[in-house]
Amino acid sequence: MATERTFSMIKPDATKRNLTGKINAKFEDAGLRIVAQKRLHLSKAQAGEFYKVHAERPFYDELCEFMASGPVVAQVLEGENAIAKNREVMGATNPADADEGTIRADFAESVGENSVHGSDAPETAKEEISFFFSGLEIVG
Ligand code: DAT
Ligand code: MG
Repeated sequence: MATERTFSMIKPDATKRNLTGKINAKFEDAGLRIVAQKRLHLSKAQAGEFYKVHAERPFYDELCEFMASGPVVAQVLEGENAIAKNREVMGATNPADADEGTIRADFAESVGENSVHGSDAPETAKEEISFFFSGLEIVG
């Protein structure tokens, strides 16, 4: 295992319910360090660009509308095995399938409004981090 960085985003359903601190506590309790963080309100076009890998999926339009419906918190998380560890802390995409104590089990409202995004592999982590952050904004 090596120290890794991953991209995380707290989604509008969670920022609207004032859950940023509670979600960050779960990252920190799991040993993930928040080495960059900023609050943004994405346009639908920016959300579409970020999620373009899902452009052909039936829920794409709904997903982009939702991601532009309120503020998000974009983050870089650092730690041992950070990509996999973050996915564990997040829980399954559908909160009905998420393990007890995960962010999605505790906070997500539905499969679409599921409180957090996390990169799924080293290549996507790198791309997603550079979509939102310059090197100077990441302080390990
Ligand atoms: P994850 O966010 O766990 O990586 P994903 O990459 O498969 O999941 O999908 C990206 C987002 O798209 C997901 O967080 C919520 C939305 N989504 C996925 N499947 C969906 C579905 N069946 N209906 C509505 N939204 C969905
Ligand atoms: Mg994904």
